[in-house]
Amino acid sequence: MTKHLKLYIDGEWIDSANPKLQDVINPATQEVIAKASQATKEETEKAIRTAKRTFENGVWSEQTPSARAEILLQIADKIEVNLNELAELEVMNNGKTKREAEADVEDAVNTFRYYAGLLHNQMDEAFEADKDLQTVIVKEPMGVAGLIVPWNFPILMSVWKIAPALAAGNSIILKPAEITPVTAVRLYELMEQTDLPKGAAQLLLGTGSVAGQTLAEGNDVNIISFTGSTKVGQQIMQAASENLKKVSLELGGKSPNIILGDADIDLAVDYALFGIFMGAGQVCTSGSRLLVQESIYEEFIEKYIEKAKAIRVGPGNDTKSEMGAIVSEKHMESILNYIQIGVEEGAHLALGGNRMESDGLEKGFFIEPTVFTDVTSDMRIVREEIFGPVIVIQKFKDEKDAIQIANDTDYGLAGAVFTKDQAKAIRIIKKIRAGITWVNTYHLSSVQSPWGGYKTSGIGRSLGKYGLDEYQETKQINISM
Ligand code: TAP
Repeated sequence: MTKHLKLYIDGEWIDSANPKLQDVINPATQEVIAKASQATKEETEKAIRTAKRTFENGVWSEQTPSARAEILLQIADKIEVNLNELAELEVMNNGKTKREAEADVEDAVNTFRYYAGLLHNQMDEAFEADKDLQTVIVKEPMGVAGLIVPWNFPILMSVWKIAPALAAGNSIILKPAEITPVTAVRLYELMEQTDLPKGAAQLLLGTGSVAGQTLAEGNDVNIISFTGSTKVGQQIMQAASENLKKVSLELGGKSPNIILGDADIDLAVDYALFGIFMGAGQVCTSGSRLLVQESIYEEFIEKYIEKAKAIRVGPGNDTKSEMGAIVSEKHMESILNYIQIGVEEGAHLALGGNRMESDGLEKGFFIEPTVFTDVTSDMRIVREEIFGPVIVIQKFKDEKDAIQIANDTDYGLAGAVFTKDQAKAIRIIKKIRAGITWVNTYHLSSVQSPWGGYKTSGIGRSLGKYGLDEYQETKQINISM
C-alpha cells in the first residue's frame, strides 16, 4: 500500500485539510512511492503558534545545554540504527546511488553528535569591563526557526539545520522540498521516539509557495534558514523583511575547478569527474566549470572523456551504478534544455547530451555524463547553474588568466585548484572569491568546517561553531559590582 505522509505538529501526525495529495515519485522508475499531505497557510500558522508556545514555555529552550546534548545523542543513535533503511528511502525518493545515500546518513549521525559535543564546550565569556562593572556575554536561542530545504540532499540538508537549531534551544519547523519528503518524515518518526519534548519540532510537507512563503513571512518566526536556489533565496529575503527576521541562505553555485599545467593529471582527472558527476551534478558545490591550462589541455581532455564515458549510470539501488537518476522529469527537462542551449551557443559537445532510455533505464530520468569543450565565459551554459551532469571546460593561459575566469561569475560558493606547487595553490585559492575551497581534492569536507558562499551564493554559514552561532542571539549582561 502506498504510504500516506502527514504533517507533524505539536507531537501529532495530522492530515492536512487540503484534500490534494502530492504523488511522491521514484525517479529511477517513475513509481509512486508515497502520497504526501500539503500544508495549508492555516496549518503553517498553527505550526508557528505551536513552536512559539513551546519556545516560551521553556520545555526545550530552558533545558541545560547538557540535557539538550543528551537528546541530540539519542537522535543520532536512532538514525544510526536505522541507517540502512534511511539510505534506501533516500535512494528511492531522490535517485542517488546507495553509496552516496549511506554517506549522507552517516554525515547526519555525525552532525547530531558534533553539535551535542559542541554544547558541552560552549562557555559564556566574562570580563571586567570597568572598575565596578563585570560583563558577561551569553548566547541564547532565537525562538522559532523555520528550516526550508531542497531536494538534492533531503535528509542531510534537514539535519544540517535541525541539529544546530535544536542544539541552540530553538523550536523548529522543517519544510522539505515537496518532491522529496520521505526521509524527513522517517527522521521525525525517529525523533518522536526520543525524549525531545512535544512541540519542539514540527514538520510541514507541501509547497514552497504556501508553506515556505508563510514561514518566510511569519511575524512569529525569528530565523529562516534556507537552502535552495538564489532566485527563491531572494524571495525569502523580501518576505523576511516584514519583521526583519534573520535569514541564513545557502544558495546556488557555478564553481571553478582549476587544473594547472604542473598538476598530477590522473589525480586531477579523477577529482574533476567526481567534482561534477557526484549526485549526477545536482550538488550545490559541484565543480561545474573546469578550467584547464593550455599546456596540458589536449592530454587532460582525452583522459577525462575516456573516463567519463566509462561512468556506469543506473538506478541507485544497483550496486554497480556510479551515477544515479535526475530527481524529477521537470528537472531532467531543464538540464536537457541547457544542453540544447549549449549546442546552439556553439560549444563543442564532446560527450553525451542525451536522456538514457535503454538497457533498463526506460522508465527513469537518466542523463548521460555530458562534456562541453571550447566554451567561452559569455555562454549561458558557463554562467548559469545547470545542476546536472554537465561539465563545461575552458582553456586558460596562466595563473592570472585562471583567476580572472574563475571569478567571472555572480556565484561564490566553491572552487578548487590542482597543482604540485603548494605555494602557488594557496596563492590562487586566496584569490578565489568563494567560501568552500580545495587543493588537489574535491567535495571533501567535515562537520567542523563552515559551509556557505560569497556573492549570490548566500549569507551566513552552516556547520561548525559558525553553524550554531547562526541560530543564537548574543546578549551582554553588565553587573555593577
Ligand atoms: P528551490 O526551488 O529554491 O527550493 C528550495 C526549497 O524552497 C524547497 O523546499 C521549495 O519548496 C522551497 N520554496 C520554493 N519557493 C519558495 C518560496 N517562495 N518561499 C519559501 N520557500 C520556497 O531549490 P531546489 O530546486 O529545490 O534546489 C536546487 C537549488 O538549491 C540549486 O540552486 C542549488 O545550488 C541549491 N542548493 C544549495 C546548497 C548550498 S549548501 N548552497 C545545497 C543544496 C542545494 P518546493 O520545492 O516544495 O516548492
